Amino acid sequence: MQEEGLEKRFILNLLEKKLEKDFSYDSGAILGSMCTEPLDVAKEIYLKYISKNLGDPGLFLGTAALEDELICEIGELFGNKNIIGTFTTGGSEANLIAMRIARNLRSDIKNPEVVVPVSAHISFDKAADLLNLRLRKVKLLDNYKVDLNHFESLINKNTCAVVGVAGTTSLGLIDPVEEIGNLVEGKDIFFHVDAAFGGFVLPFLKRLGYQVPLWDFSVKSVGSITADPHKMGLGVIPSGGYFVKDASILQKTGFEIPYLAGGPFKHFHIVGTRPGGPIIAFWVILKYLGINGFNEIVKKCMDNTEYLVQRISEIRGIKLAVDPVMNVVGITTENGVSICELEKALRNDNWMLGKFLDLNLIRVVIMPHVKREHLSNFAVDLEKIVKKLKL
Ligand code: 0PR
Repeated sequence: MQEEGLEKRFILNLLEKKLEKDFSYDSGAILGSMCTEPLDVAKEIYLKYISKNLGDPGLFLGTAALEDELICEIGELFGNKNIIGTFTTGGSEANLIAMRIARNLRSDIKNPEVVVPVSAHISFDKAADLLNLRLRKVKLLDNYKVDLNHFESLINKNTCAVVGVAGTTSLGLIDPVEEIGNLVEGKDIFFHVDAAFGGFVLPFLKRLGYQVPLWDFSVKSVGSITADPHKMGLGVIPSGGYFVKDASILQKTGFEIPYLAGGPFKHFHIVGTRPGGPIIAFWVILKYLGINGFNEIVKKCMDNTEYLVQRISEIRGIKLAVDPVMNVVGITTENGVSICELEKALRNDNWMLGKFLDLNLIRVVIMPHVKREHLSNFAVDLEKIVKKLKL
C-alpha cells in the first residue's frame, strides 16, 4: 500500500484496465451462468441502503420489518404466507442452514444421514462436510429424473432429512416433490426443497400456463425452501433466501447473540454482519415488477429457450439431453462422444458455458440478459464447431 492516497480519476482508470478481462452480461458471451444483471432500480436502491446491517436488526427495525414483510409475500407465492425465513448470501448458505436445522431437530440420531438426488447442488456436499452428515445419493434414471425406488430404499432410521430440487443446477428439472413428500409423510424426517434457481421461475411459469408439478409449501411435508433473489429474482449479489414453514423451528434451533447494540435476537443464518441492501432492493423489485412483470421476464426467457431448442434440433451431431422444463438447456452429443472437445472449442470462441462431465452435457442458462441475437450467433458457431469436430 502506498503512503499517499491517489487521485480518484487515476484510480478509476487503473481499475478499469484491471477489470478489462471480466466478461459482461450484455456482451452475450455468458451463456452458462445462473446470475444476471440486476434490475436498474435494484442497483439504485442497493447503493442507497448499502450500510444497513441485519446482523444487528435492533438497529434497523424498519429494514428487519421489511424483510419479514418480504418473506410473507414470498410465502404467498410459495403456497403458504405464514412462513418465516431469512435472506442469505446465496443458495449455498440457505442449504447449509436447512441441513443444520434438519440435523439439530433430530439430535437423537447418532450418525445422521441425508438423502439427496445425485443431481443436487454441491452445497449439500459442503453442508455434509461441515455438519458431519452422511449424504446418501439417489441415482437418476436414463431420462435424468430421480429414481424414486432408489430414493425410498435409502431412507432409514438414521435419515434426518430428504432433499428435492426444483430446478436442478445441470438441467433445470423439477424433482417429484409430491412423491418424495409421500415417502416421508408421518415420519420425523425434515423435507427441504432447493429451489435456488426455480423459486423465482416456477410460480410465474405456472401462471403463464406451463405444466408445473407441485414443488412448494402446498406439498404438506415440505418443511423449508431455498430460493435465491440473485438468480432469477434479478436481485443484487449477494442475495439468497431460506424459507421455513414451522415458525417454532427458529426457537428450537436458532442462535442467540446477547450483546448486540440493538438487543438480542434469534436467528439461524450463518453470517454475522448481514447486508440489508440486497433485501431492501428485492422488496423494491417485487413492488416494481409485480406478478405481471415477472411473468413477462420469464415468458421472454422461455421463448428464447424454445428458440435455442429449435436451433439445436437443426444441427446434426448434437441433441438436447432432455426437453427443457425451465430456461435451462442441456446439450449432448448424438452418438455419446464426450462433450469435452466441443466445450473447449466453444470456450476458445468466447462462449462461456457450463460443463457437466458426469452427465456429458453442456449447459446453457437462458437468463434475462441472454438475447435472441446472442443465441443466434451461438447457434452459428455451435454448428460450425460440431461440423469441424465431425460429431
Ligand atoms: N442450489 C442450486 C440448485 C443451484 O443451482 C445453486 C447454484 C445453489 C444452490 C447455490 O447457490 P449460490 O451459488 O448462490 O450459493 N447454482 C449455480 C451453479 O452452480 C451458481 C452459479 C452462478 C454458477 C453463476 C456460475 C455462475 O456464473 O451453476
